Amino acid sequence: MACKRGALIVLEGVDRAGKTTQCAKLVQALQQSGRPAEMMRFPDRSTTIGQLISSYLEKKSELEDHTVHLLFSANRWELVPLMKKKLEQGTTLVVDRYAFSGVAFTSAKPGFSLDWCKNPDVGLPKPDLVMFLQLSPAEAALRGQFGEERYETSVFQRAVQQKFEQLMKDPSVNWQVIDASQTVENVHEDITTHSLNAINTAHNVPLGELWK
Ligand code: 2DT
Repeated sequence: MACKRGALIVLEGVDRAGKTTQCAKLVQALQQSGRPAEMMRFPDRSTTIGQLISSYLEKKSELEDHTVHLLFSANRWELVPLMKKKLEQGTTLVVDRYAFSGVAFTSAKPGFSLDWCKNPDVGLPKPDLVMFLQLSPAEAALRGQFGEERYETSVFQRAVQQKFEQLMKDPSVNWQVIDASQTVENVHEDITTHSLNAINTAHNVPLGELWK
């Protein structure tokens, strides 16, 4: 019998919502229950394209806005063959940010439409589940200061949140909103429940194409 494919699970959310912590906890829980799982994150700063992006985010270099948007997308496409291989082998991928961050962040800049921003990512492997870790700006502020990287200001983050809200209206994507103001353990429990459902469903349906 052919092996059952893994699920593609994405965590999105505003700054300090706990995405990275929750991705790591989910991967650990899945592995401990005997389900092969691996974590990925975008941008993947380890590739040549990822290094250009990283230097831009650290404000060590300037890049034109359209250009950097396309680099973020290219950084996802360059990982697609590996992602598909792992999913086919039965490994569930838990991904910290994906095309939704790509669209939300660029379209929060003046002069960028949602449609233009989505285009380069059309046809990427479609996540079986996208969880949005919801946290109000006031609650995020209680978790500490913004970092030093580009985009880490409250004005820009509010614009990004609005763009995520627009993207979440799209019923072709399996969005689940998670209340990230709960304890780490309770957030983890919610995320695990949704993920196990997605993994079971993914066994019976082929991997889709995003926004197509
Ligand atoms: P972290 O490495 O701390 O998650 O920050 N971003 C991300 C984009 O502008 N476009 C994208 O396609 C992606 C994946 C979000 C990465 C920063 O880069 C932004 C925050």
